[in-house]
Amino acid sequence: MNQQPESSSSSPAHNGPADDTALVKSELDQGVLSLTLNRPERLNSFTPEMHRQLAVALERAEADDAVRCVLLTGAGRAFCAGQDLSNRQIQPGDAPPDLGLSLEQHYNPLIRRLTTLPKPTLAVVNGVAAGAGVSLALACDITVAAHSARFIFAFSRIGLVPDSGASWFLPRRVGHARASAIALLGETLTAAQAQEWGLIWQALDDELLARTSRQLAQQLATQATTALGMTKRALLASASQPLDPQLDLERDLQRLAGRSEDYREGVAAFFAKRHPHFHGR
Ligand code: T3D
Repeated sequence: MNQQPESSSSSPAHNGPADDTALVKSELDQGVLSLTLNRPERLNSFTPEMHRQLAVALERAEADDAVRCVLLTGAGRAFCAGQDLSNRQIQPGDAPPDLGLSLEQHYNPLIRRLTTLPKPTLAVVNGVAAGAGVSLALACDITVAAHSARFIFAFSRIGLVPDSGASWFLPRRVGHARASAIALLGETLTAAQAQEWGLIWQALDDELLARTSRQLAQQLATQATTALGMTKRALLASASQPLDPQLDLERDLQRLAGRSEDYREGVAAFFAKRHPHFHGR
């Protein structure tokens, strides 16, 4: 059952640019902050300004207690086509761009911000995702996609290596054999394949995508936000450490969770045989 977060508000622009020309549209409704990448004519590919707007939106999402879940999607027919390649064409005599700097300044902070955000994130892949657009979708806690969406590991097609976490997420989700072939061949996966191989949570019928993802986001926004944030932390840590320190981490996090208002409410609701009303604290 979905309940309304107490501190929710509905606003067309969450402390951000209110107009439709914003490169990242932002809307807060009942605890769900929807962020829409908004360069549909360029398939929502990333420019430095789009990175900047997304970074600001995510910083605010972290700071604002009214935000209990972040939903990330794309405007138009694409989710995100990765880096905007318009200014990546190198003319004879030009110095090549420093792509390491681009990752350092924009993509790596974005992926770090998403994976460490102490609130749940949901990627709603409404259409094609390519290059770092795939990485972006995989960096969210839950990824759903329309059946018509495609995941294109475009890096090798243009002479690059998987970035923005793609080389980390891919083998962990689909195993080395598939990851290797996908990355080297620059493969395209359908949403159904991505689900079947464990790359994403669910492929959904196109007509159901908006409604089902909204329900998912609202469910997340009514859960015990602090515990969800710590769950993210535990899962992320598990990727890089053995069981023994992981047990210590679980102990530490559970100690904190046990002191939360939401835990008290959860147990009280259990014995009262009612649904819990969490405040995210
Ligand atoms: O550079 C760094 O900072 C390093 C970081 C790199 C990270 C990366 O993401 S590298 C990977 C970059 N992305 C790609 O290589 C994908 C490029 N796009 C495509 O391969 C195709 O557009 C798609 C397979 C995604 C979709 O194909 P399709 O046929 O559905 O659409 P389209 O016709 O190719 O694209 C529509 C328009 O969007 C088109 O413009 P036009 O011809 O109508 O004026 C196309 O040029 C534009 N577009 C699509 N992707 C990009 C783009 N424009 C700039 N940059 C793009 N990435």
